[in-house]
Amino acid sequence: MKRHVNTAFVLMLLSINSIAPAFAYPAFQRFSEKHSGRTVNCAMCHVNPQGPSGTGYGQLLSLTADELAKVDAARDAAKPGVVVDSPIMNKFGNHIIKTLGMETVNDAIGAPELLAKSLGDKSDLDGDGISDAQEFLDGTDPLDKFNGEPKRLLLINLFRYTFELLFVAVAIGLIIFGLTGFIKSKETK
Ligand SMILES: [Ca+2]
Repeated sequence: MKRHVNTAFVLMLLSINSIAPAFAYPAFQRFSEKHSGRTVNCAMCHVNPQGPSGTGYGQLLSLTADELAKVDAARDAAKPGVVVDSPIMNKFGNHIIKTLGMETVNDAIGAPELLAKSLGDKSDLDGDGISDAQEFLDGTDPLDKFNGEPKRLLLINLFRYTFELLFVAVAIGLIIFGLTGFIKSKETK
């Protein structure tokens, strides 16, 4: 399969679909940045941090015809529940489309806070204890378990590792107790 397709071919594919091409959703990026106060790039949902337009990895002009067909299939997934594998979207981006469907995604463009509300709090793709929707609101990476709002991560990990922390605290207490007794026994000799 020819890896690169020329611009005319891409434009032809786009023109075939009567729906206006909508591959990038900067409204969500802007909302996440404004809500969180953090810098958020396109990599939250896209493969390429610069977004889907261009000739780089995960960008439209680098895709094969088969990959472009997957992009179109994802864009046409109007209702929730359709498993999509758009090569310009990362795992979170494809998860959003599968969970909400493109109708809801498009509806949320004018009210981006609805994206988080619609996603709910059940999915946590990176397993760090912070839901994908909350990470969208916090402007953190929902696919990186080491990237999250610091206070949330601290509280979650304190709760998650309570037993281990107690064990360490008891062990340290016993060591201090033992050392104190040892020093006292030396002093009384
Ligand atoms: Ca998470």
